[in-house]
Amino acid sequence: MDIGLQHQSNNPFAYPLGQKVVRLVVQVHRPYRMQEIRVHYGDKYETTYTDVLTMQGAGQGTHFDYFVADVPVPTRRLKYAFEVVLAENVSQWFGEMGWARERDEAVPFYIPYICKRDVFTVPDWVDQTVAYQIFPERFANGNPLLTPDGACGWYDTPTSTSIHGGDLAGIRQRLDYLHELGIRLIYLTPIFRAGSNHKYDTADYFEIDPQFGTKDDLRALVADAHARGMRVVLDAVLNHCGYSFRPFQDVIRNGRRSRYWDWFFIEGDEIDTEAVNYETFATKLRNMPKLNLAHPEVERYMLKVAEYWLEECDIDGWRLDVANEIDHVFWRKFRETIKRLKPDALIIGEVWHNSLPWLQGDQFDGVMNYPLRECILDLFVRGRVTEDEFAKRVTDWQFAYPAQAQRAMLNLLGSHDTERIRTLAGGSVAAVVQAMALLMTAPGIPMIYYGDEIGMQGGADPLCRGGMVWDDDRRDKALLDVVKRLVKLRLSEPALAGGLMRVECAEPGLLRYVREGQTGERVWVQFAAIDRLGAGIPKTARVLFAEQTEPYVAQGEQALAFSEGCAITVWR
Ligand code: ARE
Repeated sequence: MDIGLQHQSNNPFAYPLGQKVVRLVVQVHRPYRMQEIRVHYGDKYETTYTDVLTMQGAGQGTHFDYFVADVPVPTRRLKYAFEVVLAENVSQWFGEMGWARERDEAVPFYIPYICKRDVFTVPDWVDQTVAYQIFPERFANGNPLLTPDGACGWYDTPTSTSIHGGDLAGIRQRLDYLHELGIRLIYLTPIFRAGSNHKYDTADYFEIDPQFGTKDDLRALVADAHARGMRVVLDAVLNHCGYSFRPFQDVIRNGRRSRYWDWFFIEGDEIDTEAVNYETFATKLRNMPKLNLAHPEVERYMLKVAEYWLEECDIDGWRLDVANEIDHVFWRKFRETIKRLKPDALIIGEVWHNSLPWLQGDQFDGVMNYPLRECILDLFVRGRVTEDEFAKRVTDWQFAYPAQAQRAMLNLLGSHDTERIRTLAGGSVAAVVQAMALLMTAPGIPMIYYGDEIGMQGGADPLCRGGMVWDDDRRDKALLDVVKRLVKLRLSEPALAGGLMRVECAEPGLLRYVREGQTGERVWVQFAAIDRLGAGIPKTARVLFAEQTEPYVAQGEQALAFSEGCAITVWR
């Protein structure tokens, strides 16, 4: 029994894809010797297994190979065991209690009953979507009357307190630009009344910040977006509020007598805003008191907030700030509330690491996919991994969550919290193109951070939040053109929607993977160093996208994996 096989009858190894089909995933530790793995299965009340399926190899991770089978479960009740075929007529059996020599000695795994409500569903539209993230203070100034006195110049270097004058009217005026780019989902960082320029310190959850406009402005923005086939998702900052939030001010004024005292986590009998003896976002951030969402009133209040904007302005979902520091009980209620009102609303959590606990179908649809960003940067920008290491990491992440969540991942190269991709790449547009090509051809929702498509630069927060460049002569039109073509490709090829990314070749200077759509269509994506140009592309291939990035001279510490330039080809 020298095979290291991993499987459990729960996420992310076994889960229903629908009420009558279960996906099974098996990990096998390398090196190993075997011919194939078969799943023997049947209704759990049958005395024996009634059917058998051979599992398909689905890729190599860092330590394991993955095998997948989608098992039909007409009765919704399943029992199964694995037969590992070592050689002709030599098999071992693997069940819930481990290895067995004979089939009947293997204790089966069970999926007792697939209850409808337990099946993880994400909105169908996620498969045909490219998203765009906007930091409203910096995208466009559509109504100068709203711009406060003391605002700086639009293109001034942003600081942690600078006001540049962006607003909702500005976004609305630029919808045609986004539409032409192919955008179908807009994510706005916070827009409710708050003290800072980023608005993560909410003062009033039921009002739009006057710098940005009014509820009517939001309604008009959403309606105009909808008319162009675009959806709008807002940022829900529920983990903490701002200093001026009325209940917090009430606590400051009335101390323990305040009816809101228990809305917060305050140490001792008096509140001390100098010493910050209350919990906050991060460490002792006076302006961001942490909210006690387990308090029934706070819970009700925040669920009301979530409902309110769906009902009032017809938004299409929420991105959840600091999602991993709020309890699961709250998130389950949140999902129920949102999906009851708008079943195809999208719920994206902000979690930077493994997010499996939130991606079981009862909380979020997907998360901001920072791990994928790390993989992409390490390959194309930092030159820290080989193509092979990249392929293995990406494969491991693909099997870290149920397939449904993979479809709803918000994939990104950067955000308002990170350095911009082009800056990280030492200014190299070639690296940005390579990263964008990968982003647009990976499973999940690709998201462009405003301005990355025209080559904007910017270091860590606050530098990554510069005023969107609208002056024609300061925009990289060649890059914009490539990004547009990539977005178009992403939206027009069914093979790029849903499904897996299966690496076929990962060696120095060559990375090739195949994407398979839900109905069997296939598209190949290849990144090849210039001296490998043409490798692996069949003569009969119908080329859908071809781009050659400029040779790039490595600067100092920074080296690109494809430092000699890269030929990106996508074909059918
Ligand atoms: C301000 C300054 C920063 C300074 C910070 C702390 O601008 O330069 O470092 O204060 O003193 C918002 C604003 C920020 C502001 C912050 C505090 O946008 O500009 O920063 O408020 O006032 C972790 C959290 C994650 C969080 C990031 C920033 O897990 O939830 O840190 N992201 C959200 C939003 C932010 C927002 C807040 C939370 C607060 O997207 O924009 O900040 O509402 C690792 C860790 C992650 C960590 C990540 C980044 O990977 O695993 O947990 O994320 O690094 O640090």
